[in-house]
Amino acid sequence: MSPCTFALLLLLLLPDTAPNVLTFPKPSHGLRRQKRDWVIPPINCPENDRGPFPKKVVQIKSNKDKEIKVFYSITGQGADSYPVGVFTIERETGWLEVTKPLDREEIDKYIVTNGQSVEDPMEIIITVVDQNDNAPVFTEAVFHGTVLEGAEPGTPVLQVLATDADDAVNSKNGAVAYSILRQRPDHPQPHMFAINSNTGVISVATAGLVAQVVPEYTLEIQAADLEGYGLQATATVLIKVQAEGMSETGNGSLTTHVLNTVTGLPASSLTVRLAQLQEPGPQWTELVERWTDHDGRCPPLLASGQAKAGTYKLRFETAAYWQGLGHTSFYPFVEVVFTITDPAQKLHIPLLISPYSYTTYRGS
Ligand SMILES: [Ca+2]
Ligand SMILES: [Ca+2]
Repeated sequence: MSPCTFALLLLLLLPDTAPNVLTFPKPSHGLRRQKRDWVIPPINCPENDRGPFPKKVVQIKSNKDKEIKVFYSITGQGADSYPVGVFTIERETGWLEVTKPLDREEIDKYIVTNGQSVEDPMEIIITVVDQNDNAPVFTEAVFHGTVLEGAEPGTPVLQVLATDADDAVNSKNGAVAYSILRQRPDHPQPHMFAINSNTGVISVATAGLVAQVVPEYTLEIQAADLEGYGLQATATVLIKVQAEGMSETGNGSLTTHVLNTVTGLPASSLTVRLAQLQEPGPQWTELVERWTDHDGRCPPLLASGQAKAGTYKLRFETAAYWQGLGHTSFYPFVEVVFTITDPAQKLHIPLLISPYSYTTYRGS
């Protein structure tokens, strides 16, 4: 038999009626045993056990106990040093016993040394097995964040954190997952923000953040252990929506320009009318009439702050324009219907025209 095999410890796992027995191997004469050869599997002991105490944990047994009388003893943390007396060993039988409920969050591992009269000392590691007896705890009752209005979905805003005293390595008892329970107010959408369940990073989920409409959102968030299915804690998140720079106040929120693609020059003196669709029923209400200047532009059709979410129509009087240049036009007019979903966002709608074609797109 090789020395290694010889040095292996035998851990017999027996049914409940006969708890664990830890048997010493016979000593190897002439071979100096290294301490690490005596590594034994950690003994598991659950926390919060209700007893009755003392409770048998494992029986230490020397192979020599049939030949001579063996006496057992333990030293170390939890035995004869602080906290003294958590574990005891029956001197003659070798039964290791626990004398009181354990708290993994206080001490998660005990290392005691078994000494007895005929063998070398041996280290015994007692691992305290976790129970989910701690709910997550947020590091703040109220978290604060700021986001720029008009922020794109995916923009991170802030990170929240909850801790859990339980074991997150060998169990899910300390594995926290985050979620958003409620958003107030719930417009323009009830899910303006999302939270990464693992990291706690809160980011923009939906476009349409407008300081003038909703200057601050309140989120009620949750952290739950067992990866989101266990004990819970809640906290509040306040997110301020910051308006864009005030220097842009003077700029219009809806502008246009018209380009003559035959000449490649701006189309001037072209009549532009803006109308809004009135709900209910398809009825257009004209809001403003403008004329393009030598640059193909006109004053803002809607000034900043004037825009409201809704459906609009820009009507370009193209036939009259071409007639003024001595052309006929296939299109008597061009109507561009569009929706404004974010009143705070500047909108520019250019029109490119020839007598037989037109192009429009959403500009910036
Ligand atoms: Ca927990
Ligand atoms: Ca615990």
